[in-house]
Amino acid sequence: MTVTIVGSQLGDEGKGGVVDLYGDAADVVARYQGGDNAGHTVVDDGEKYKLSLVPSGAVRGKVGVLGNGCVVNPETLFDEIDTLRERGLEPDVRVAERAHVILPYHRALDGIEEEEKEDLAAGTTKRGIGPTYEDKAGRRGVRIGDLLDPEVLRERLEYVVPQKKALAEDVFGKETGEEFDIDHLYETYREYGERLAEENMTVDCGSFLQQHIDDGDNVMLEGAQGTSLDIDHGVYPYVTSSNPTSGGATVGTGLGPTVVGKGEVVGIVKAYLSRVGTGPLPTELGGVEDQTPDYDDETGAGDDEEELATYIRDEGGEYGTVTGRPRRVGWLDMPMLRHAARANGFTGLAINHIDVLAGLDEVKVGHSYEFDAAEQSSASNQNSTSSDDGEEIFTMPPTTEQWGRCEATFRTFDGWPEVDWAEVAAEGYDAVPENARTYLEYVSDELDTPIYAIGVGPGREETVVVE
Ligand code: 2SA
Ligand code: MG
Repeated sequence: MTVTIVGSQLGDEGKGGVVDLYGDAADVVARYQGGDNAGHTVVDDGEKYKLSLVPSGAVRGKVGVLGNGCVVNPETLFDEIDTLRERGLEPDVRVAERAHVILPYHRALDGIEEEEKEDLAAGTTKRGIGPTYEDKAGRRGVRIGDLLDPEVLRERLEYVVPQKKALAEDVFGKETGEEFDIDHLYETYREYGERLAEENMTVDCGSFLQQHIDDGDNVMLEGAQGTSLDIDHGVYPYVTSSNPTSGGATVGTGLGPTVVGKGEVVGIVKAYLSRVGTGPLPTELGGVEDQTPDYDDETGAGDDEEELATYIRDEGGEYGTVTGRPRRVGWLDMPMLRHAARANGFTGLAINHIDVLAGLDEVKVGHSYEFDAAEQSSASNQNSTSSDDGEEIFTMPPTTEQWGRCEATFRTFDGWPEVDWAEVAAEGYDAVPENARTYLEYVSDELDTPIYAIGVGPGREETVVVE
């Protein structure tokens, strides 16, 4: 059996806690996309573990697998493993030989391109994720399996590094250092390959996982980021370069869709929205100044909204795990969730952070959008597929420009009180404040998907399992 965990919004939905909950029953936890741009916090016995690459199940003695759909920075990988070992754990981590390797030039180019792109910059984590997937698609990547074979590694580097160096120097006019030096890269990455081999860490991911399934083991497929950051289904170009959606769980591991489809696909929802990085956000509250400088001018958002945004940001700890950047926050966006429910085929939902909203007088939800054609530029007007002026829209339009012209139509719910959430978690769903249940049931009804769990705090005990 498999359980696939997918973020339904923009990342940081609190997947860690749910992964942790379902991870209990899992024997193997595999990631299927992304790399060290994922920041999971796992709390175990009051101990906090911050991981950006190693699957969080590894903290709990599960086999952790980085699937072929991942991009792997070996330096981060070994740093995290070494840190866990120093803290007394024995993580069992396997890496797909078909996974691609993030090399230092990928990180360098990620930074350079973000600077160049200015307004189009996605606000990436600068971990080299995009440039690595680019090389994968361009058939000039280096795979984990290549690190095990020095001759192949050398050959690949000799082909690709001069191109990258020319890109950095001639196109972008930057000076380059050892990140673009073939000999240096060869020596360093050959050694990583030796360590991977010595510790017996590499696997043929699909067969490895299928074998476990055939033996009756439970496999959890852990998505990173979220549906609206998906390269195909997200708000392109403000997206990551992989497929966090559930289809990625099959392509990114080598398990067939029929295998994954027999299991559960759990959509993780945060009870409001947060986002690091750029792009439109129709339900945004106030704004983080440096990221949305014109916010006040565009929407007339008042001080109250700014205050509320700051309140939710602080209550929810909405500061980037990887970069520490304050996140933009907004109300729940139902069109975004309807889009996610369809694209992923959720069998159930886990809704997190309802404790963060506790104590507010009222809680709003962007129920639908109204398309503002007045703001439409003439160029994109021509072939617009979906949207007439004033039309009510229930799901995300296919272009980000159209999405940017959507104004949310809100529904207002009565707030719920601050309570002892640990107690609520212990007592179960009926102990959840009534107004919060009304809110949760609205989301479940709109998405026609049952709620499996509710997150009321960061610890794994702070989850209400809905029977
Ligand atoms: P990149 O570095 O190429 O992936 O950046 C591209 C865009 O994707 C956004 N991005 C993220 N946004 C929120 N959370 C992210 N990671 C989570 C974390 C992990 C998770 O806690 O850090 O939720 O699984 C993440 N990773 C990438 C980024 O801001 C750019 O907009
Ligand atoms: Mg996170």
